[in-house]
Amino acid sequence: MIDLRSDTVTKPTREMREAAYEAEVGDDVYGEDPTVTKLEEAAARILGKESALFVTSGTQGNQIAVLTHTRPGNEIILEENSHIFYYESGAVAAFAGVQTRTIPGVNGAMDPACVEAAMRDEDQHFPETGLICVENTHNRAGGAIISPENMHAIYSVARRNSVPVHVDGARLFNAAAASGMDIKKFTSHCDTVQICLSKGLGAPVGSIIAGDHSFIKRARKWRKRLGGGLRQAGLIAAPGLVALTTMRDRLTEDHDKAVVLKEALQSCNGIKVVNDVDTNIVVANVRGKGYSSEEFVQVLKDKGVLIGGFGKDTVRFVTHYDLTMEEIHFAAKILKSL
Ligand code: TLP
Repeated sequence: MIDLRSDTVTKPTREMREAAYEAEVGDDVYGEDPTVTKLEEAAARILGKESALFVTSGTQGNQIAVLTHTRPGNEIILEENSHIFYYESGAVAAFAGVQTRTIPGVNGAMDPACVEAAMRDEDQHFPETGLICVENTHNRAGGAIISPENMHAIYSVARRNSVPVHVDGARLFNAAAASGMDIKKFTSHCDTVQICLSKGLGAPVGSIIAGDHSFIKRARKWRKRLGGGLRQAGLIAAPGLVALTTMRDRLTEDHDKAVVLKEALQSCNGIKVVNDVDTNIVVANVRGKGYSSEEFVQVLKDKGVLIGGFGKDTVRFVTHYDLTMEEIHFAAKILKSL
């Protein structure tokens, strides 16, 4: 099977498995796991933040960030198709007790003027605006890169209004690799950031949240409250460290693979690629082929290619480390034969 459902499906490399086997460990709730500490220090340095915290997943990292930044009854501003709003099972309402104010983006990017307009004035009728979330790259916008300029403008609005900014950077390293910019060009325009080790970077588990010392201290407590304080976590932090330190630059290979798929899809009558394909995600509308997305997913599955439904008429292809360019060409051939 050629698995293009997500970059989450990658299996740990040999080096990651060996790192797990060799990892020096301790009880991380006591702060005694040297491998976790090493990962957190490396992540903070790379992301340009004072401190970092290892968490089990992107969702947990985002939720801890929302819980740490806000109080129940706050309102948070986020893009209407953002993962935190669309794909986290209503967790911000269930756990943080905040209400969401969504803003439609263009290719995932919110207009800073719309963000400013959504800020709440001081009034006893209104919730307080507690947080602004930006997603980069933006998953449902097809892995779209949010420019540092847009992030800067939103961060300026936020600072003028004394509201913090959190970035869901599950795939922020894809944005950095594709644009040839250091990741700090993006992370300098936010207070906190979450990055996933287990997507394009290929680690089996884990994410990082990063911010200043005081934020991470409070986030650590939320992680514990949520049952995310792990003991000999070095076993899973070690592959994460391999991912973080050795897998960033190769992400452009995944972007090249996505272009091959995009071109194959563009040559198919009745299929329309609907995103710009900035990074490793291709989204296509298949209605013109006479299929619903569900049917199209099944047709490809029968031919040995796994993809994901992304709406009634749209499907998503995500490229990653575990697929060779030959396999991508094979998938492209199947697409062209439809
Ligand atoms: N996204 C997954 C699914 O949940 C949709 C995927 O296959 O793309 N932020 C963003 C932008 C994400 O795309 C994801 C995962 C997460 C957060 C959550 O990460 P995990 O799965 O580690 O909780």
